[in-house]
Amino acid sequence: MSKLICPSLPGIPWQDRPKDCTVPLWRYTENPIIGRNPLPGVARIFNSAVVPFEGAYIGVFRGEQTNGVPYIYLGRSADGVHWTFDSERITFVDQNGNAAQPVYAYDPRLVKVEDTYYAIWCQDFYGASIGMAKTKDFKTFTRLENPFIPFNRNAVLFPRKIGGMYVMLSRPSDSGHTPFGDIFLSHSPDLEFWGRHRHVMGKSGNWWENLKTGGGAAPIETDEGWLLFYHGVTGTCNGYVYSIGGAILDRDEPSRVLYRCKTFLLTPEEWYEERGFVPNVCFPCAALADADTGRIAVYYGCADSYVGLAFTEADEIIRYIKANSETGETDRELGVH
Ligand code: BMA
Repeated sequence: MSKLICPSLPGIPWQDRPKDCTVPLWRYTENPIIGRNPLPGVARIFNSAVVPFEGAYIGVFRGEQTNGVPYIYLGRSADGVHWTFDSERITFVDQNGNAAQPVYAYDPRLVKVEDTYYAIWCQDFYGASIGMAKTKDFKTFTRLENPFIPFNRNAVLFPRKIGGMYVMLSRPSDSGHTPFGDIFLSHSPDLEFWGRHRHVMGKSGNWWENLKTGGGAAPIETDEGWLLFYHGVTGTCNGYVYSIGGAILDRDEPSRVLYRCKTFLLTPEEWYEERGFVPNVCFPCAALADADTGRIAVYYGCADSYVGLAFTEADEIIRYIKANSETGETDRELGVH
């Protein structure tokens, strides 16, 4: 049995696998959990991240304002499924307490490392790049230095230091709708200076992810390695299609991909994934996990319009990824390592 190495979370959102369902990740039957026009001035919420906090859940949400500009809003939930949002955008300050609002902010991730929560998002820094802030109370969000030069997106912090270093995945890009993209990994002793960059993985020969990849939910530690839900993208005559992929990274050297699933775990099929502001997008940004039961709940943006939830179980998903993984020669041919 594969084990999750994370805290217990008895109240994790959950639905048992439907009887006739054979796919590795199954959708919540009440999806989408966040619909259109979730609050005044915000047309859509999607690509958002949540964590357990004080016996309930809290999250940073990509709110597409009615002026078309994305920003991050704070949301709260007792059960991780039904959310209420602050009507005002999150206020950021710099290290001296002065206002430090990004011009725009999107695709936030939220990760607890030791006693601090880190929000990481994409913002303008002479083009698309990564912004980062820390908080302990979700009242004051203090900006940190931007970790990387432009252009970059999809930064995801690991939930603990590895070898004494903070570790972050990111996806160097261009400033537009990037038609390429590999996941890299960087180390930092202090969350300010980032280096010792490593390549993790790029597009593969698998047709559903033959254009680009990007980190998704913060990696989940298991006794088999770091379980990573990421997005893989293919191009069609009608635009990009975003699916959820799965990989397992080495626990001590997470730039080493131990297993990478050849098949997608979830691909746009439901109306809220196929239809929306940007059709055919399943974009994972967060996952909750419960060490006691092995249950995992994945939060993913749907069609740049909604938030969906999908479930799996640690032992099962790890077995599935391993059984359907690239191995040996094929890996090298595909440039996985
Ligand atoms: C990517 C990001 C995501 C978005 C996706 C599909 O480049 O901008 O926020 O979900 O495109 O539009």
